[in-house]
Amino acid sequence: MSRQTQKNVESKNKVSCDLFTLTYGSLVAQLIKDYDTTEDVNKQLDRMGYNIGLRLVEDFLAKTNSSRCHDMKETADKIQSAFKMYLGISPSVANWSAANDEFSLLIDSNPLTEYVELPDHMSQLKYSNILPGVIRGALEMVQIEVQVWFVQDCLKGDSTTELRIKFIRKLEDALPAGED
Ligand code: MYR
Repeated sequence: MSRQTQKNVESKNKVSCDLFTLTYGSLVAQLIKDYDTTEDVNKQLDRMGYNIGLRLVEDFLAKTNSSRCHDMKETADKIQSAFKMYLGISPSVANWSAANDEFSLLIDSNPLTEYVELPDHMSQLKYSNILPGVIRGALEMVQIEVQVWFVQDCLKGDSTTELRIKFIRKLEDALPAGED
């Protein structure tokens, strides 16, 4: 690829990243207008993410030809690849629990929060709460129930953004109606 073509591609990627960031910002701003409490906005973002995750996993599995995960280490690797594929970032996987059932994703540069500053009265807002929802929804579709929450957030002045993911249980495959 020539240097000029390379430059054009990079500049187009930058434009789509910016557009994505700004669109997400408008979504959050609209929810803040529509809901009375910050807690409701947080819940709504999580719910939207969950619904996206339910659908996104199908696309991920089709594009990566993934096999079933046998443990949370494999699941963590797949989540990491999904972040690269859909958000263009590679969070690090860290802070495993002794039982290997809980880990953190450390996100150094969160594309959702570029250009964002939270005003003081919005300190309870979980601005990127769509992400825990996406992970929960996606994993539920492959019969893995998890809890996902923010431990740290750069937007709140922390040095990194840390998402914690805890395995809860394997879900039973749903049986077709009338069978048990
Ligand atoms: C399996 O065990 O059947 C495969 C597991 C695949 C897990 C895929 C997880 C995708 C998580 C999506 C996060 C996207 C965030 C932008």
